[in-house]
Amino acid sequence: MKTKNLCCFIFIFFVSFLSYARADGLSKDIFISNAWVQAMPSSQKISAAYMVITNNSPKEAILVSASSDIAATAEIHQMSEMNGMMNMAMAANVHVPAQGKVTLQPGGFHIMLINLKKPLNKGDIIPITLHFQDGSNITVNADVRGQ
Ligand SMILES: [Cu+2]
Repeated sequence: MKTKNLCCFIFIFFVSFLSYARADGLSKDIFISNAWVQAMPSSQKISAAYMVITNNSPKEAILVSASSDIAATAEIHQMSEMNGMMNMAMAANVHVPAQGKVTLQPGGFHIMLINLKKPLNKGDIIPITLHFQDGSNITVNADVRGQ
């Protein structure tokens, strides 16, 4: 009887540990650096956020969406050159390779902040939350730069 209880206890402990590990997911192995947002006057209702996403885990990390308190909507976009013209399109996700990194930068991937709730002044700090496919969420403080 005693052994059975102990087994139960170990089992419950193990299950809680697993669910904890799942909730925590990749977030402890993902580092965001150089996060910044383009400054915008109040007349402009959109801006873009850029950053470097480093994945130190042995598994690929997939960024599926983003959100921010300062914008009604945040979308993952990708700029690319098509017939000599820059073209911007929504991207379903951003794959960050295992032990690798992806740079979101002008001319490439970015997070489009749409319907800004306030002007973005140089020096402001903007929280942006990144949502990954495994359920991990990472909030980063981005600096407003430029203009
Ligand atoms: Cu865009």
